[in-house]
Amino acid sequence: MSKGNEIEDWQRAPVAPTRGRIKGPVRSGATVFVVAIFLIAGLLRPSHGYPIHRRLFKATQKKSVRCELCHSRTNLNDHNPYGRDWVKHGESVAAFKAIEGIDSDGDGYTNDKELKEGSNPGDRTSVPGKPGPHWGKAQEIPVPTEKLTVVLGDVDGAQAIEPDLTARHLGILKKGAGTKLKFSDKFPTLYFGLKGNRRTSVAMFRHFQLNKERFSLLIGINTSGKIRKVALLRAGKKGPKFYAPYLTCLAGRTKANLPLPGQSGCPTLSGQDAVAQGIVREIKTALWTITALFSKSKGNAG
Ligand SMILES: [Ca+2]
Repeated sequence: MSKGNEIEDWQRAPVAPTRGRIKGPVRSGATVFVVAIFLIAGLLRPSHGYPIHRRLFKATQKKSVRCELCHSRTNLNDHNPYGRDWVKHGESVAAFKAIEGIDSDGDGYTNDKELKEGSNPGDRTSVPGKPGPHWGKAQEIPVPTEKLTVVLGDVDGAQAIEPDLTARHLGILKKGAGTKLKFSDKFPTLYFGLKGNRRTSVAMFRHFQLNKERFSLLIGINTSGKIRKVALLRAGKKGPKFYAPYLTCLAGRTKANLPLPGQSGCPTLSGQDAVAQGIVREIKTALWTITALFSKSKGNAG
């Protein structure tokens, strides 16, 4: 039922000017394939440093920070002490608040004090008055190219934008997705797959928790608004492999037609229906976020 005209809207990009534009390095086909296989199979330990966390921090604390707020400078896959405390407290906006009074890196200053004074609460060599030259430098929007190539398809690079959803956007999203919105829904990060200078696909990360299990989805959408590919980067105790057949079945679907396991030819997921509902809800929210941002219509879809 989709008119398939969303790509034209992407090309016109009526989104407020973006904060960053990064062309990620292109991997060779073979590398992409290997990375894709490993990621899908869950064999590579994927980084949990999803740019949305940095984005959320910026949105709530009104302060731009580098990934190194939570991650090791030498290995961005590893959390630093501040990042570990943040994970321990639930990986949420509230968690930033909850660890304010702690001195995560043990340098004698509380996290709150360090953030106020402009040093890094996750690095004991960065202290108020001596934050270090690296910490002070601004950072563009990180583009996790290896992950994105899994769902964006054959692209030359990727470009990230971080629009704030307006009340009108949120109205369209809420009505379309038919679900309660989360605070973080207002602050999406979108990644466009670039072929030449054209945007040929778009991807979004989505995260949710269920009974203390954490799930991270990456959703790639093609030019007609159909799902290109969905990958689970984190998938609770069962792991991404368990859900792979169901996710494969979601390719080519639209926001108007997102089957649950056992529906419309999709395989069942024994005992994991609540997770499947979460997956569908997150995908729907991603698809409607894109529609809300780019659709020229007054949001009377659906
Ligand atoms: Ca410090």
